[in-house]
Amino acid sequence: MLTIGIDSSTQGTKAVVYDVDAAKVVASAAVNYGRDLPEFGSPDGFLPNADTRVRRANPEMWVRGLELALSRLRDSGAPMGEIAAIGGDAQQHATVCLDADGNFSRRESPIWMDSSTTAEVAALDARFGKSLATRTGSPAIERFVAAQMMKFAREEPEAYARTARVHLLSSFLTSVLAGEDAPVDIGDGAGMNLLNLQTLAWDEEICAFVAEGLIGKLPRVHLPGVTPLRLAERFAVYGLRPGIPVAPFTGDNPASLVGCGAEKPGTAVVSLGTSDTFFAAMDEFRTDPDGYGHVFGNPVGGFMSLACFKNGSLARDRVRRECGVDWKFFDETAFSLTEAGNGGKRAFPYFETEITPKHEATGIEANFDWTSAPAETKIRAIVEGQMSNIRERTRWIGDFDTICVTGGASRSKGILSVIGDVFGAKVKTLDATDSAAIGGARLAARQICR
Ligand code: XUL
Repeated sequence: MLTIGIDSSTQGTKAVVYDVDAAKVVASAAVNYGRDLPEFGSPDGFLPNADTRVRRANPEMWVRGLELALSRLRDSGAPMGEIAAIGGDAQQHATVCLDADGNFSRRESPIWMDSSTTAEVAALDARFGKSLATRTGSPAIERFVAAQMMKFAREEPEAYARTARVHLLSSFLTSVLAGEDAPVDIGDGAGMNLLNLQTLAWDEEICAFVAEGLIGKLPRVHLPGVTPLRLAERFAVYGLRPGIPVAPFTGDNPASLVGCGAEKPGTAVVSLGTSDTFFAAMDEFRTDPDGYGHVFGNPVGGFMSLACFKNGSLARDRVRRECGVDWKFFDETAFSLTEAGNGGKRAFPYFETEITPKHEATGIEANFDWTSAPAETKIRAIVEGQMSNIRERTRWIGDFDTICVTGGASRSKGILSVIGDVFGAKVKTLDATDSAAIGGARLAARQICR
């Protein structure tokens, strides 16, 4: 059986054709927003803003990305007519607001990198305190939908009033494919500070506090299982058969959990992408005592933990460019020229306002003279700094025998060896860098009763 998984990530859209029985990707196509859709003026997937806390994108770009990825897949000769089901995922927390006619009621959608809602987070904290985490799986978080909607309703009351539906990017893209209003899946829905994870329904009290009428604007909640969603007629133009099942898209992290085969407890996943994330399946609902980590739904049932580190691959790339070296040097050579522990030299990149732990965007912070140090010392210092921060902030989740590393930077032998040292665990990589798209494709396969 062949299925398609679509990954709508921060910097681009990828579509893979997945052979479910052979467990492998047989065709793929990718779109990079900066290179392929320059008309949206978003080289890194968001609109440049002088205020680095504001991170937004034009939602039309995500629709165009989806369509272009599918046409590239078709043009590459992929067997589109044989696809049995479609699934996918999107960057988490991005919202898409629609009016009653299905038009965008907010031209710019905040994405997960936005941290401009400090005042709203303080209001949520003051009202709900620790109970927000025990109800929704996370303390009040700037990028989550509750804080973002509170700000939207306050700053643009007319546009908020015109909004009939507040979608996550994942449920929005599912709606586009199905040509009808789609539900939010519990994996991504848990990243809103609005879904009560004890009842798996929208929390009426929190929604009422966030903005007037919000609960009526939220999609329904999809619990793991089969949905009646079907591919809309207009996708026949890509060679797909209208009417095949469409699995509700989930968040990129829940999708990667499934794509890595880590949907059952045991293995932890480190995903090295625009953001670095750490996640693992959990049998029981348990929250981070320090308040940085999150609990999301597991799209196949149960829960998953997640910690997100905002200064991931873009930070590594920036250090690489500042050092004037190529990726081979960054990924390998730098680590053969230096030793584990780096003689105590440590550095942390804070190019973006960091969320785990909270830290303003102040640039590199090093315990040695950064400017005069050789490139290899800087590179190991940054990678060890990032990876040991991940280890420290995720101890509450537990110890793991195996860490599955995925995402673009999982190609780096140097980074993999640092992860092995820091976690004292066996490290394996997923062959493909497509774990989220594969997760979407595997969730699609679950829609077919065989
Ligand atoms: C998770 C998070 C990011 C985004 C983009 O909470 O904000 O990992 O999903 O990858």
